[in-house]
Amino acid sequence: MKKIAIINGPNLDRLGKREPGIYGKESLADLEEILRKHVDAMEVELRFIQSSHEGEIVERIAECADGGFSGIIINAGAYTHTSIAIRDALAGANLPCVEVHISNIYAREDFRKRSYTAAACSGVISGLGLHGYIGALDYLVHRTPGSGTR
Ligand code: CA2
Repeated sequence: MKKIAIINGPNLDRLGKREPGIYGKESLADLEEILRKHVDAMEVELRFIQSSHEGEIVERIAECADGGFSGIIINAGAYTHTSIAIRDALAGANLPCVEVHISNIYAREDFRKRSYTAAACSGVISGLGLHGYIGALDYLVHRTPGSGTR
């Protein structure tokens, strides 16, 4: 049984409530339902984590590292653009990790174009809405360890 954590950062608990033009109409609960249905027939356990606190996200990443997880999907929200602590936690976890952004961070304000956390991840999906999480999940479930990607 593969265990995969989906970590969402600050304000993502507000998904579906405001700014639907940027982040869509679906809520975080909808995302959870979509991903749980997606892995329904697979030997995969999902753990959903949302926190608006940088230190808590750092601690949860460390728990995933020590807890036998196979991978992490992270949307660190605005911490993407500021947090060396989350980047260090991801690098220290030594787990395959995919960074997801619902919006296309490269088509928005300049400050969103820099990600501190991406370098500690296997790859980044940005701008595909909630589809990005499904793509990230498929990668972590089906990746071949040792094939060149982390
Ligand atoms: O596009 C993404 O997924 C982001 O990670 C979302 C973050 C933003 O700071 C990043 O630059 C890109 C912000 C999430 C805020 O989400 C809200 C959703 C609904 C209402 C208010 C905020």
